[in-house]
Amino acid sequence: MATSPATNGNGNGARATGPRCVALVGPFQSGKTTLLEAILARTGAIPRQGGVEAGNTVGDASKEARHHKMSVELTVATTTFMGDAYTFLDSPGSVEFVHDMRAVLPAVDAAVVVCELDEKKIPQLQLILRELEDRKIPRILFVNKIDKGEAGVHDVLKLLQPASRTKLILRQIPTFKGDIISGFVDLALERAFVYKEHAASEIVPLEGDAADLEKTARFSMLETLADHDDELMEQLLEDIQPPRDKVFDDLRSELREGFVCPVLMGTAARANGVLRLLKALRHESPGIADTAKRLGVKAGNDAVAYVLKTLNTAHGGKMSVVRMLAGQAGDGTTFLTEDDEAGRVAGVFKLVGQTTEKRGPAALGETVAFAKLDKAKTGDTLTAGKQAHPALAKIAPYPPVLAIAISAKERKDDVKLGLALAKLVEEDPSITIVHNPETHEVVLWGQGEMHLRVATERLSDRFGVAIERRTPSVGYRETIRKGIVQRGRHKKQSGGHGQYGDVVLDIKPMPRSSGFSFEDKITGGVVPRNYIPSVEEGVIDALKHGPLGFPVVDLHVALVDGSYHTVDSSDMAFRTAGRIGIVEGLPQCQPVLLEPIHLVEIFCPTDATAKINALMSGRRGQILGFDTREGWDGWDVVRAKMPEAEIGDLIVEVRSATAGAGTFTFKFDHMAELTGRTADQIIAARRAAE
Ligand SMILES: Nc1nc2c(ncn2[C@@H]2O[C@H](COP(=O)(O)OP(=O)(O)OP(=O)(O)O)[C@@H](O)[C@H]2O)c(=O)[nH]1
Ligand SMILES: [Mg+2]
Repeated sequence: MATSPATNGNGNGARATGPRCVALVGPFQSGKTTLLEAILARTGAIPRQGGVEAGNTVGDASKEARHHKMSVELTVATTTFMGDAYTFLDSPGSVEFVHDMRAVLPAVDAAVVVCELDEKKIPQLQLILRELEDRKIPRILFVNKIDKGEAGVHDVLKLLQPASRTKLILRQIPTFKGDIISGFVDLALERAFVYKEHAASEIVPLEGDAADLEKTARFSMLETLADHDDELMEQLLEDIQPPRDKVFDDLRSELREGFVCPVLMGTAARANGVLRLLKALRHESPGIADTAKRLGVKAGNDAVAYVLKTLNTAHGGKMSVVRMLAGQAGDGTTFLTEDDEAGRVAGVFKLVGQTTEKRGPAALGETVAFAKLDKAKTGDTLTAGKQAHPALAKIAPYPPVLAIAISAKERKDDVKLGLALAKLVEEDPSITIVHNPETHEVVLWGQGEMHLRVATERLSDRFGVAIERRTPSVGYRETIRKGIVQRGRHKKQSGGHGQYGDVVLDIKPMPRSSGFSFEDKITGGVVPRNYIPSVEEGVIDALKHGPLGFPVVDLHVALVDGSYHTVDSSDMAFRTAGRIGIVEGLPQCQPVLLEPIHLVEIFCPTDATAKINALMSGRRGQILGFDTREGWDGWDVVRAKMPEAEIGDLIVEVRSATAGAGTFTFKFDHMAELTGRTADQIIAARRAAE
């Protein structure tokens, strides 16, 4: 079966052509941004390869990324390789910025998973591979940093296979000069190469030990391929050498079908192994036809595009980075989202990191930035037709796990802060903003410490609002343990009109979560009916701030008696009387602090479960039990009830106990009485803050 190169990527037998879109993903710091740089240099998009340490890469060009020497958002870069356009989406590896990776996945033809031969990074790799497996994204593993000479290089699959549910196939084996890796053998081509720094590898004769190792490794590659190809299986059993084209056809079709995940290797920092990777993408990865089919793009004449990222550029404009999934679109095209108008395109741009270049209309398969689609959001499916296209993918961000309270450093920036926050969330929907009406706090919820730090840096660097940050308040309440009947009298005689209100309140504790109720038990009109609502208002007002400093809940107040004055009584006076009754009564009712307790579920690799249990107990958690995580080999879920105050920075410790892979969810469960030293400290802190 010879391949014919000139098809549109429909058939599995033929190489896809046309523009590609490829995500670079992988665990934290594995070398994705460096690999992008190598690819751009190798394909001539940039004159020479920069480095992350030197701070001169195309990716990570924002001030925040350079400062922290890590990717904190997506970098989009389009280049040309052997006549086809390739857009690479360099995604941050940190779990805190994972939403930028997850949101682009629907748009890509394939992902290159950049990883290291480091056992500690296997759980993170597993998380990423699961996401790709679940979304049926064809993927190639690129084992990077092989210049570090890690022991695992002799048995790459043994180390990496546990992270992948899809069978891995080794496509290359390293060759050595002394202890140092000097090149590789390509098992499909059966050719040996030596690496050249920042240049194409050079073919060398395949001989000696390398030739023997090649035979064994190639056989095991073919065996794996034969699991899905009976003809190949027969050839192997009968010791017939399969034709090279057949091997390539199988590699291509089994990658696209999701039967296998090929493993290549190299050193991004020296551009070693990069050309082979590009060739694998060119010959084996699917193209737009398969991707449109995978997503279920409806056939028709209308342009369809998926928004994979939203940017607010320095010169003030909004840009929607899209992949064209059907038709073409350019300046002036009006788009609909699934449920609204998206706007009209005013400028089409090619992106190479932060460099934008104005260009003509975008053709099928291309990844470009459209300017001024005011209402388009990341994740939207756009269509230029009259009828909206159903959403092709909706990727909800993970629930946030860490919060800070923020405010503008200067009062005059309050409005600016509001606008900046809206832009921040538009670019990064994994940030949530909550206004706490009780404390008047603006609370920024995010995915971790670094995520929130970068968010605040962006507010000042990009949007020009300096802010202050604080630990957000915990939702403490207080209640009473015993009841009392208390008089509240307000009497003032200061010339002219006086003020007179007099009430008797029967205050009683109520069971947890009954809130507050008020009852009118007046007989004989001792408090005229029209003043009673004012008494209730006064009571409610006083309950906002109990004797311990917190809102008071779970009590019943009955108005049982009182008196009035025909001239001096007023709504105001009865309101004050109601308030006085509470303020004077509650301290005698044994007030007690209530703290919110949440139900927490922690997901962690099994080898970290004991550590997590200890961590939870150490934070006043009540462990309810642990289980294996359903559908997740080698993972557990630990359940516990835990005070809100202890959840505050829990994620920081969970991550450190699980090499970054652990996570948790929480939801409010109940309010619990809190006494003793901890309670005293909370009350004292509250007093000090007032
Ligand atoms: N020895 C060696 N170091 C490398 C190689 N590639 C990258 N590095 C180094 O690894 C570190 C991380 O590289 P990046 O390219 O920023 O990795 P990344 O995967 O983009 O990181 P995040 O996006 O933050 O997850 C940097 O210090 C690089 O210089 C390589 O091939 N060999
Ligand atoms: Mg990076």
